[in-house]
Amino acid sequence: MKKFILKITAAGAIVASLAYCSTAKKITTTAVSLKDAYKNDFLIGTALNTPQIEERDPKAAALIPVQFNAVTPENCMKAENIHPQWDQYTFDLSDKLVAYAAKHNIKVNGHTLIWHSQLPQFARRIKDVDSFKTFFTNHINTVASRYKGKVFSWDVVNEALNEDGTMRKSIFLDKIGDGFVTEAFRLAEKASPGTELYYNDYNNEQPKKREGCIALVKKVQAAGVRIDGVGIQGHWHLGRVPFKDIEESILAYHALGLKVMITELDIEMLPRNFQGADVNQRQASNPALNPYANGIPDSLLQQQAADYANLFKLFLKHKDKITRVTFWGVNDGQSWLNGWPIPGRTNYPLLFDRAFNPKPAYHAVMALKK
Ligand code: 9MR
Repeated sequence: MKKFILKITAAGAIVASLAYCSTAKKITTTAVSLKDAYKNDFLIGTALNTPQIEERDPKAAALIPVQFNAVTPENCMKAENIHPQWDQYTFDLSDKLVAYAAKHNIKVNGHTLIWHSQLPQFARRIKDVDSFKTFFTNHINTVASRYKGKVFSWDVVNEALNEDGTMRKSIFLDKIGDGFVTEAFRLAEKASPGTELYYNDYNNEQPKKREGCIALVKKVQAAGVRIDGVGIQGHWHLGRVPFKDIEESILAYHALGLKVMITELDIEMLPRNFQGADVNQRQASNPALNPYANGIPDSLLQQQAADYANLFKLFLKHKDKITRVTFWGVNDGQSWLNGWPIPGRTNYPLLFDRAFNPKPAYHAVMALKK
């Protein structure tokens, strides 16, 4: 008789043990993890928040280097944090992130140089076009050159498109015009040559937004400016993962000569009345919209496991085009989806539960590699 045991060791490794009861002999087989299971396919990443970067939570500190070989800072490299005043930069936390990643042999994806959201107040208040262009140039030069050779890649521009594929009416579009995307890539390349440069967005697997994204990339390429990849964020919903659109997008972006990444993956378990990840959209609080505050039925976790398994099957089918799959957070308790679009909810979007135990979705993703 044999029994299969899974446990997390102090080092954070999930150890599969085959205990042969008949012989009373316990054989510990392979120490398996996401990054090891997928090491010949693509990088497996996670977003890191401040306590995780500072290794303040022992369980997270043990688990992250075992499971992941890529990290994206969830917030610390965004302009409002790293560049709070015209002539002031706050590099402490981002420097720590880079040191943490180097220590554990983890690749860093810088996130993000140019984004309309989480901009510092002073930048929003700039009226004069030339001053705004100076802010734009200084920001990219200073931040990208500081991490030259230290980050593997940058999300150079984030979320520049509307759902219909047109350019979003942002302060960048307003002050610089739609050439701001090309200009951002040109400046990033100059400040940090050798770093991979990406465009990142949510819902850019949807046909209209995908067309806009393709047009944007072609414009950068036509200007002779380097762009290496497109990130599809991957904020999807239980039972509604758009597999066909995702596959068509992987093919379409690859056909442009680009690497494709899934950059902010989560599968949301709670209801809401719109799709996407526009942080300016909110929904009113209502107890009916927080149904699993005291626990979630196993049937839903099984359904989530099936969604994740089907996604990873698709990613494996296109592993020659996909270079990284990054989850937007380490465990369910740390996900942004507990606070958005409705504050104070209990969501379950990731592969590890609140106690860092692997969920059915983790096992389903790992089972594909057995
Ligand atoms: O996860 C991030 C959350 O902690 C921040 O409050 C939020 C603020 O804008 O940004 C979240 O991350 C976003 C990412 O940077 C870009 N794509 C959408 C993500 C979820 O909103």
